[in-house]
Amino acid sequence: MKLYDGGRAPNPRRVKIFLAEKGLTVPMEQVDLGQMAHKSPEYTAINPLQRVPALQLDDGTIITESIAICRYFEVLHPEPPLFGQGAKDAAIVEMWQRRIEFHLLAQVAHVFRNSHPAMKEMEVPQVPAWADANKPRVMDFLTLLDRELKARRYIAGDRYTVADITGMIAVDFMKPAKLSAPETLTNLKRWHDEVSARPSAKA
Ligand SMILES: N[C@@H](CCC(=O)N[C@@H](CS)C(=O)NCC(=O)O)C(=O)O
Repeated sequence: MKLYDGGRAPNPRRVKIFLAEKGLTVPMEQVDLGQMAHKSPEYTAINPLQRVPALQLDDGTIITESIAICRYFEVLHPEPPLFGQGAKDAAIVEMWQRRIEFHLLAQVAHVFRNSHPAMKEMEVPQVPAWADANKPRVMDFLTLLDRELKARRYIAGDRYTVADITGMIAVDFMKPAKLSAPETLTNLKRWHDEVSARPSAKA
């Protein structure tokens, strides 16, 4: 088994945080995004979409998409449960995980990819107006999340889940996107400080 990793890039990072929470170690191969190694013929044969992470199993199967990779490990190693337990809990975790992917992580990525000079070669064409259009959407969703976090400790309930992992990497990704959360969002800050203090966050 081998995980094709991309250093501090947000999606590979969420898989590494997930593995750390499970106490798992998986052999890794670095794919240097800065050197465009993910566009090489060798890596394109692994993932034709030229994105990281990708997990190669011993039988040669390739799994891409961070959450698909996390789910693979969740089934093999159910403890601690990071996708929820039981019908209702699992649905709530799924709901928040998807809300965060579609309404926060994607928007932060649009800002970063369409405004950062380092992304010129990867995001073609860069559309600065699309970066600008997504900035208020990020702030709107953070405000909603702050309101939700007033009522509970973690994003999907009283337990840390994959929704917190996606949430944390999305908020951390705001830094290179040159976005910052308003100081007034104190519940968001309390949650972010707490999840960032977990040893897995160093991944
Ligand atoms: N939906 C994919 C997204 C993967 C993705 O976009 N990875 C980024 C790094 S965070 C990447 O490989 N970017 C390279 C590029 O855009 O050329 C997932 O969940 O893993």
